[in-house]
Amino acid sequence: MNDSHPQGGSTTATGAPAVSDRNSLTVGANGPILLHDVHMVEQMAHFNRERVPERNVHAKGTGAFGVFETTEDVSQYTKAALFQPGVSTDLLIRFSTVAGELGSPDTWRDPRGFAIKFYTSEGNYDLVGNNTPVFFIRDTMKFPHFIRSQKRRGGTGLRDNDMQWDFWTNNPESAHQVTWLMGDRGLPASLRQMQGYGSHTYMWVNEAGERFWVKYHFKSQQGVKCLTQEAANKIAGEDADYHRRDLREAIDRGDFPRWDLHVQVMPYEDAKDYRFNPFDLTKVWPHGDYPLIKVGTMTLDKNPENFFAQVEQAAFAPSTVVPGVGFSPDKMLLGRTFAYADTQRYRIGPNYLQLPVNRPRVEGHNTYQFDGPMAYDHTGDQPVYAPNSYDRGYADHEGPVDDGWATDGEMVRSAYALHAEDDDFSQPRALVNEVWDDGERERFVGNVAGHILGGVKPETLPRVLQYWKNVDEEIGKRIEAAVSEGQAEEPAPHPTEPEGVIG
Ligand code: HDE
Repeated sequence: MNDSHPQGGSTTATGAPAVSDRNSLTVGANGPILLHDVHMVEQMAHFNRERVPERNVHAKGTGAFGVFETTEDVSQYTKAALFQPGVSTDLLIRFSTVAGELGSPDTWRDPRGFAIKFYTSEGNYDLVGNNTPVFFIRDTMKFPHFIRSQKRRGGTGLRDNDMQWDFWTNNPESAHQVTWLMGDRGLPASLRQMQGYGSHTYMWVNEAGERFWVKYHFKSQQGVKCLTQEAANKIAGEDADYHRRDLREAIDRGDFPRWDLHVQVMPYEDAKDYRFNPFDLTKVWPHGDYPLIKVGTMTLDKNPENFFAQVEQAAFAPSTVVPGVGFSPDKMLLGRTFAYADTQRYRIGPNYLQLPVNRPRVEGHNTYQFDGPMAYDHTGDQPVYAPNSYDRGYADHEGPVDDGWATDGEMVRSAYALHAEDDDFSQPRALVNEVWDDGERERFVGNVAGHILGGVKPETLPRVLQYWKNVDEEIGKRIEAAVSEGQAEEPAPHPTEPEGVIG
């Protein structure tokens, strides 16, 4: 049947020779197609099921494989096998933008995801971070509301700057992250030239059972480079996949990007009376208090062979930890320990961990998860329940856990209890005044004013200007002046017609 095909033909999904991938079966050359053209029907039906839902945030992204090498000795802080001196661990990383959809431009202003899956000898460890050390909110409950305000309006299907600022100004804890976002680092020049952060405070536990609070920092060996708004806009129109392409090509030509991992380590007891809440995701820990300690180096040296199988179906979850690494009382992190595995069960299916890109690479994998759609792994006729009397192992720990923390009190709904120096504006103020130079401040004022002029309603504007004056009176006034200047400009004719319209 495949005689006419020079490459030897194709098969149906069930493995038999396919008759034709070019002509459907019809009654005569011009006649109707026939339902029993099984191969054609199979092609149509599978095509209809070819996509899985895109991630509802971080939809546009790209990935690469690599290795993490622990070059230093941090065993006094963690017993995790991957962080022991000299250990090399294979990994997958996925970079992403946050608010844009699957086909959106890589160079829209947004934080970037920095999600790593370490295939460790003790099971997978997913460190699902961003390229920013902080976040917009500090309570999980606000997350769906926050994300909806950054995506599209229910009625028009359009993004709306007013909605974004309405959310941000109603939630002033966002000021640090919004300052960061509107600064240079909100537009990385490439994925290779940006830093990565675990962002949250995590726990590390050493062999002796001592606990530490840690923050992860990945420092790019390529340095940090950013784009101006104008350059990013231009690239967005010319090559929506600019960052994806850059990473792919760098790895293909052997120019492997590298990041050094450092951690900040806070002794367990310090957290109680540290001057601000060390679990508040809108804050950084000053390096003067907790300096960076080097752990090792990550190298990306292999591109995926198949984007769908290895990147689109890659499933990250902050709940995926290994012994020696734990969570913390950060209310965002604790919410995330539920959300991700749940979204993967919906997006990919309940047995998503059996896919090659997601499966753990450990000896003695012994999960009691059983059956379900597309179950592939199985344990033959071993007992499906625990405890059992037939030699199938089961876990049986009782009592305190080594990665727990002390907590008690009545159940409440409340903001975090205050520490002496908790406030929403002093860290962004320091970023603007002490970290940035004049050029960065200048571009920041332009970026914020441009964004405001892009659709903030008159009734929202005073709140937005006050938000920036709270960060810094001077910078707030400069933004106010830039907005007034923009408003005073000759209004564009309506409806606007861009240059280059013909006819
Ligand atoms: Fe995510 N986030 N997120 N997030 N996030 C997702 O999971 C969520 C948060 C981050 O390349 C989703 O697989 C909640 C902080 C990255 O596949 C979803 C909360 C940080 C990625 C989800 C947060 C992140 C995601 C969508 C507040 C930085 C992409 C699809 C409690 C530290 C991972 C998916 C990849 C993806 C939920 C907040 C980073 C819906 C509920 C903070 C890098 O489950």
